[in-house]
Amino acid sequence: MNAYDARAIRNVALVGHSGAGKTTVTEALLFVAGATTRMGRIGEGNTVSDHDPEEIRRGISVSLSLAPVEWQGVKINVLDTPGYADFIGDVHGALRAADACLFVVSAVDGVEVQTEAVWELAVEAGLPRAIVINKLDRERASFERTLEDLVRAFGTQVAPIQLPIGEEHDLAGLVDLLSRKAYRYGTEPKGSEEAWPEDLVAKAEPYRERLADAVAEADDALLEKYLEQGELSEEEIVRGVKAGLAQAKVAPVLVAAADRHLGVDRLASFLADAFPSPADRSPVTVTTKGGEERERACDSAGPLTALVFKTVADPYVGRINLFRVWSGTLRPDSSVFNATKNTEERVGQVFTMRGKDHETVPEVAAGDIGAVAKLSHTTTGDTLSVKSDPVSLPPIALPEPLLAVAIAPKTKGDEDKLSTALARIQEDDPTLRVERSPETHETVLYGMGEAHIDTMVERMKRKFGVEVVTSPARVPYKETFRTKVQAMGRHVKQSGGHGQYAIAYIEVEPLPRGTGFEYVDKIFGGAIPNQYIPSVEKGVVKTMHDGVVTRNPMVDVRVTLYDGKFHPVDSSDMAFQIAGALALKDAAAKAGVALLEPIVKVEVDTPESYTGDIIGDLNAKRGRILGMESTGAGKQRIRAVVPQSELTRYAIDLRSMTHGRATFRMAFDHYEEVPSHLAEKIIAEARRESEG
Ligand SMILES: Nc1nc2c(ncn2[C@@H]2O[C@H](COP(=O)(O)OP(=O)(O)OP(=O)(O)O)[C@@H](O)[C@H]2O)c(=O)[nH]1
Ligand SMILES: [Mg+2]
Repeated sequence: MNAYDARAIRNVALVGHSGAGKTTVTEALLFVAGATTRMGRIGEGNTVSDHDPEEIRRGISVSLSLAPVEWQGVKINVLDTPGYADFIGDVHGALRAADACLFVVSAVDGVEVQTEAVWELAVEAGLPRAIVINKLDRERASFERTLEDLVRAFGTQVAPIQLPIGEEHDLAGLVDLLSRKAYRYGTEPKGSEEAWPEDLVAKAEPYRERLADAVAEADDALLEKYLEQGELSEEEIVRGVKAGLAQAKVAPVLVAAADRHLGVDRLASFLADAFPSPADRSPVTVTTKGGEERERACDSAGPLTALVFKTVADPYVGRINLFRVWSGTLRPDSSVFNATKNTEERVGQVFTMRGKDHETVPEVAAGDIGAVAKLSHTTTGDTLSVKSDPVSLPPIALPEPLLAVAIAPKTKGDEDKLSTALARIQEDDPTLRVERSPETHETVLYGMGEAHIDTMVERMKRKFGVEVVTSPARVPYKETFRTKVQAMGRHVKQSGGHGQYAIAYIEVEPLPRGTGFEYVDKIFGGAIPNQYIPSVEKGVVKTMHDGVVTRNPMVDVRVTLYDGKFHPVDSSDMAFQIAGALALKDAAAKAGVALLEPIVKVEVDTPESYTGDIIGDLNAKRGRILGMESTGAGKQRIRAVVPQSELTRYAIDLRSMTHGRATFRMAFDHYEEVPSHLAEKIIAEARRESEG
């Protein structure tokens, strides 16, 4: 791989809905540029980007891949991202590494949920956006319909610079509205250029006008000229498209059938000619250790500032970090300073990656993307900098994972292996979270959705040889008393040898929520000797901790020890512990145990049209709606409190209810008593479990 100046680099994130053809476009770009000798196919599992067994099995991308494409003296760092919503984490990373986005949209399916979701992210990030309408060779493909769909979703900034010649089975090539040339495609990687076909002139003219409109709208000087003279020259339109794209005011639309690499050479040329280079970006803002903000421009001689946007845990090579250099140059055999983790790192080899393949490079300079292996502490989101002047870039904002499952090793004794595997796959994917629940004693894995969790379970097995079983995460219920009651625990065994003798009388009463446990000693006249009073408490506490009826801890009770009996020889610490435990069980049998359940606060952000369904569903889930307010752009925020047990699969339910258009957050709020008909069910189930 040659070295490229920042002006000859394009960092492009391929984004859009799953199945639109991002991986196939990447494959076709590599093929037409001569980086590969034949095109891999999704169906054959041999593409450059989708090399993980988890990707091949599913036929979708689950993590981002880098694929540098050298084209006419320019290096295009293609970042192929996953379109499936569960894997959105890598899209966030790619957007931080890229200088522009190429949206891949299917000519059959049009604008889909993830197209819109990522469009919003790109707008927020201020990134330039172009679109390629792909799959134009497919049955039921329509350029017109897809374009209308795009304009409806994203406005008149969407302007075609190419039109297809033919469609579906008749797709033969494309016309370029900028150069007024036509390109026809056969089996050769590149199209053959010809004059603009006469029969297309009439069809193309309105599109050229539309393009002139969009360009003029984005540039005052051009607008003035357009209004005065009624048209723009070819050169002005070309310039206007570039400028409009760079300022994210025009979204040029290209056409392709990536599967047949049709239009892909023209796409590569457009990326090389019209996409902004890293040198065109404004300087990034960094923060010094002292909290001061500074700017760093794209200068390979400047102080090193690089962002790690992806980490891959490899069981053999170790950890691989993909990074984007914003300033300075990262050289092999050097030392860098990880400003995020506040630690120095030794850099060995520096390389670029093409899918899973590594190719060493002499250095990675400002504007470029590279990879480094075996850093000890560096993971996604970290800034690599210099020790004398450490600065950090803002971290990568990631969505909260909200689907929880309990995991355990399939084989007893694999606990250590599991915890190593968990730590490593979290490096791969920072949208995973692992928690050890102190209440249920389960290891809980939080992911973005079912596919995400399944993929990670497969990955742990493949990469770290640990098989994992998953189960729904247990809800941390708690037990308590509803009424005051007196009870007795009697542990007396005096047949032969050393006996055991302890009798304890206790009174149990409920305390307000959140109080925990209180123990009161009201023994008079030595009914129980002093040294055994803490023994009774120990027995009570142990039983409370284990739970009396459901294996969930008991809380918010006061236990008063008010009387008892002992024996000068047969009484012991152990005997009084047992008496304490029996006394609490007796109280539970007399008064009945109430169950408390965690209630969470939920906020759902949704397009207006789904508010009715969402509120209805939350009500059915025993939720209480606290309010609803508009958050602009036709969106509403619904706030509610809902029992946690009803929301264990909400990540899945909400997605299917709103076709993935709504998002939610939740956080623990408080404990409330479970309605008695449900409590009975939970208790019965716990009995079955402990018996079975
Ligand atoms: N006929 C036809 N099929 C295509 C074209 N582009 C992609 N496909 C097929 O569409 C399917 C999905 O393509 P991918 O490239 O995996 O789509 P993707 O956007 O990478 O999908 P995710 O990785 O899930 O986000 C595959 O079976 C491709 O072979 C095309 O231009 N024409
Ligand atoms: Mg893909």
